[in-house]
Amino acid sequence: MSTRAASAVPSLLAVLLFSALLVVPSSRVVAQGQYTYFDDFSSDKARVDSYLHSSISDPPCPTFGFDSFLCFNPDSLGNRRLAFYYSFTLEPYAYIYYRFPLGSQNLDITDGVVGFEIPGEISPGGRIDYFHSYDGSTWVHADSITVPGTYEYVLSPAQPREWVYIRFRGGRMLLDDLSVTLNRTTTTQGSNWGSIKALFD
Ligand SMILES: [Ca+2]
Repeated sequence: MSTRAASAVPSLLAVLLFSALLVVPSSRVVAQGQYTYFDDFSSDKARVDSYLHSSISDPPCPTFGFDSFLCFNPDSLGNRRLAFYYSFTLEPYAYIYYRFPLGSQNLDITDGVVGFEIPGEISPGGRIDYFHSYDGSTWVHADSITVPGTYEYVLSPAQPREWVYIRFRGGRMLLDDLSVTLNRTTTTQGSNWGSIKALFD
């Protein structure tokens, strides 16, 4: 290859790359959609849907454990709630961590909402702390809940993320009807790069 040709090819490539950067936004294929998750704790799926949790007992729930624990605590009508049991140990609060979407999906999450019910306390002094994260290591302590009610929290990462993470830590408190709604986009680079690359093949 001559010197002239060698210098011409990189500059041509640079021009084409610059052109590609200009046209890519309009050539993206963007599919928008919504991911939803719901658990009323009528099944045991929290055990497998969460990636980390305190030990989870089946009903009838023990009233005390040496360590903090979770239990599918039913009310008088049989409606199961996830109960967080406190313990007077180094790890007093029970905990559960989730990553959404479940499974592996190549998605860009733009925003979302986490909702749940706090039906009440197991015993006086109940409390649940709710956290969320966009990388699984830096957590936002969004709320400390001591009053029964319906709660909702907005997820709004600074840029689209592949995953969101939520976590509950609590004692003497009940959780029910966990819902997660994520708005997402799936972005596929357009065909311009492929056609530009074809010029050099
Ligand atoms: Ca329930």
